Amino acid sequence: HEADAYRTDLMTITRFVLNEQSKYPESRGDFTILLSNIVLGCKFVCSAVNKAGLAKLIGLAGETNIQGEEQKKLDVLSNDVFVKALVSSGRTSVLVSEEDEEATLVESSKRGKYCVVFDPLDGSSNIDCGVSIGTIFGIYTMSHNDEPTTEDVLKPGNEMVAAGYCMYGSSCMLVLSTGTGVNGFTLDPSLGEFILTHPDIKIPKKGNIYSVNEGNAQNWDGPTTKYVEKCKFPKDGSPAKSLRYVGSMVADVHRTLLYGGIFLYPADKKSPNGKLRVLYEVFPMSFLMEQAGGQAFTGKKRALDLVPEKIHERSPIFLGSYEDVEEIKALYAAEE
Ligand code: P6P
Repeated sequence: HEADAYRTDLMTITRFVLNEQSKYPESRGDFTILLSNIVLGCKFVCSAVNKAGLAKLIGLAGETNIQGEEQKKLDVLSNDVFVKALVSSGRTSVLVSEEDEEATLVESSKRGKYCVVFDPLDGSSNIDCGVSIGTIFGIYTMSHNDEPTTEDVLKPGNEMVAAGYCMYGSSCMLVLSTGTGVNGFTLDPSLGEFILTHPDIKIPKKGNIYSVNEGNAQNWDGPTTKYVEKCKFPKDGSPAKSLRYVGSMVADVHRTLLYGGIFLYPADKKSPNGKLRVLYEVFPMSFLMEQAGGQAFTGKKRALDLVPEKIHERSPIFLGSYEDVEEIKALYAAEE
């Protein structure tokens, strides 16, 4: 029976990645081990985020826990879990986290061939009001066996070998690409497994949603202003677009990926490089968008072609449905 087969032939994320990796005869399972540690971190954060509200409600997450220690903030806790899981995996050499000013250079006995850049809990300012938040990550490979340095992650996004995010919302969903398309896995808490629920995600070629913080409109440059104006007052008689803005990148990007449309965090007079970070927000989301048939643009170039000079560098970003991004690219080109 089809239904039974579906229920008993569980395509877990580990099995899915093992299948994918088996295409590379030279692979020794390192990536699969790395990914299983990222998955462990996501399961921990999912559980902690879901308890956070309850803990706050019944006072557990107050200033001190029973040992009288300072109760760590969820984003610090999440960062600790990811760093420890990644270092102990023995498959990484450089880690960059939104939470840490400096990169983590793994000690020689635990070094591996991957570098992971991540935001352990992006949008964490939204936890208290119950808005979806997420973990975002990107993966590079080391190109040498010498001492690792931050140079090993100051590479264009087009050299990433994998990227993904985990969204902690009404369900816990991990969206991943290893360079051959995008797949979505939903956590089944009764099994503690991420199960394939959204195979081969493709973003609609064009959408009718634009996603931007209109509160910054007075500071936008010409092309962004023109584009948003066009979304609201189309000249060609087409219907105006809907505005959807959560203010949590993972939630806004996930909706854009599934429903289509465009997500914008433009430069503005106050922040000429926009707000979002290149390594662990712009690159992973741009990687996923391209893999899903969409595109990602900085206002000047293809986002994945950016070469970061600092690990916490920011960039403006316009990403989403291919044709929607084409329109804003044309407006910036006209400005040149
Ligand atoms: P603004 C959350 O703080 C975040 O880093 C992203 O998740 C989100 O897309 C953006 O900032 C929201 O920024 O300025 O619109 O509040």
